[in-house]
Amino acid sequence: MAEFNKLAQAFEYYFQCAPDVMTRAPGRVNLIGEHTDYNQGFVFPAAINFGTDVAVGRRDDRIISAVAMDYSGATSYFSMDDIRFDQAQPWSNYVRGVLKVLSETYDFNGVNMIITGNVPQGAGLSSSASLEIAVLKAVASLYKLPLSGVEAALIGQRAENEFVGCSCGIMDQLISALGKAGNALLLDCQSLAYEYHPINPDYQVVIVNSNVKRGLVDSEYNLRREQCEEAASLLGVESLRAATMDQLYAGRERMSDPVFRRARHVISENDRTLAMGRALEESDYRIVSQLMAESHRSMREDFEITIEPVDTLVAIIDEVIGTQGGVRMTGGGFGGCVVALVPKELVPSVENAVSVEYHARTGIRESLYICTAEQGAFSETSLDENC
Ligand code: GAF
Repeated sequence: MAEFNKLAQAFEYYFQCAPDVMTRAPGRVNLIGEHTDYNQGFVFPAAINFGTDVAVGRRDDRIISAVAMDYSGATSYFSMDDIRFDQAQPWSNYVRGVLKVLSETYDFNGVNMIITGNVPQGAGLSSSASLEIAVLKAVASLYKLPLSGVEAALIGQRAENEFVGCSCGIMDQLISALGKAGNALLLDCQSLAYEYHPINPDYQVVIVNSNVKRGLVDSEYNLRREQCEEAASLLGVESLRAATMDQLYAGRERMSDPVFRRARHVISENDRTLAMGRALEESDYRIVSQLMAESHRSMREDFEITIEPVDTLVAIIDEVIGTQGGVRMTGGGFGGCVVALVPKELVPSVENAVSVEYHARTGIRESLYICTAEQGAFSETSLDENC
């Protein structure tokens, strides 16, 4: 378990024996296709080199004892037979939620668990989905449950929707479970069919965090989803996936202006996401550049989920890369990060421009991450009898 040495030592410190399983699940960056997943549309994420690590060991008393190393060893201790929401330790609700949903389908016993991670929180890079998938994958490996990646993603999404209270779609959990090194994944959120697209090695995925924190549950995320559902219902379709731009314009009178614009974003974003697949396939970065710019404009003007510092970051990067690469906000919005596909030779110029200009224009200091596309969740299982 070379990768996980430190994690194993920490587990032994807390539980006085070696872990049975250690798991890592990545966060994600979404290249394009924002707020389309819960509208049954298309998304284009990649798993990234930031993630959550979980080490677990069996216990036979139906107790879950979960230690958050990044919260000074805070411990959440609860019975599997009475899993409730914990106001005092919000991080633990992701653990509680996924185990509650998992236990509806699968039999398993108690778990000792330690958790640590390096996905920036509140940055739109899916720290919570990576925690959910790491816990699910670790417990499934521990108890040899035949849990597929798609099933884990659906359980994570249900835990968020029903236990945590965020009406998120399937994207974040699915890419954390099914990411492939060097690739982004084009996902049809209706059929859950997906295909991998290699990221051109001449381009670098650069993520810049505006360092304005976002909160999905507290933000207007759920309102956006309600507005999309309202638009679909007014158009007489099951979801916006089934609506065309012509139908939307024909039905414009029947809806408020914000609801119309939310739907216009989603319908146009689905087209852009499919077009992005074709453009990347053909390495046509002039088109990639246009699609990402148009996606950002649509999020800013129609979906109204960007904020000024994020728009500023996009403008700064765009001034450097022009049509040679693409840049847009990524994730749920209201703060967080931008993602850029940058020709490798321009990366130093982007780093320089961002570090000089962002603070000068906004008074805020950014964080910049050079990213690689990574494999989805994986586990290492000890062959020894441990506790
Ligand atoms: C968040 C949600 F969790 C995703 O399901 C998705 O809707 C995304 O925002 C916006 O594209 O990350």
